Amino acid sequence: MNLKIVAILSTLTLIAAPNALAQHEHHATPTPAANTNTTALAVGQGTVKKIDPEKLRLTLAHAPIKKLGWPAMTMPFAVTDKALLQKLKVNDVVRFELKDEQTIVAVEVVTGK
Ligand SMILES: [Cu+2]
Repeated sequence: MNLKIVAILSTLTLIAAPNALAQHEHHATPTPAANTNTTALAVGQGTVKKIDPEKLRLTLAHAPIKKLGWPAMTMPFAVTDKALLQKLKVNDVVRFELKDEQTIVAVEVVTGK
């Protein structure tokens, strides 16, 4: 590898670094939020992996979310309302709306099994 290419790769790494940090950050343990502000941060699609109505927690295997620079991954989200979980089953494919990087404010089933 010549030096010019190394220099370009180093620059790219620096540009990508803030994104990498953000991705790490959004794996922090979500806490259910009382705030019901519905201004959407982003929408995503994913498969339901685990539903926990007691903790207001929904674990999804979500597709990449370009707007947030997220790769595809399985992670838990907080939900603002228990009612959002009532219509869901494990393996349902859902579209969801995020209020922040950890909190789902809306979910709709795309396909159920
Ligand atoms: Cu994620």
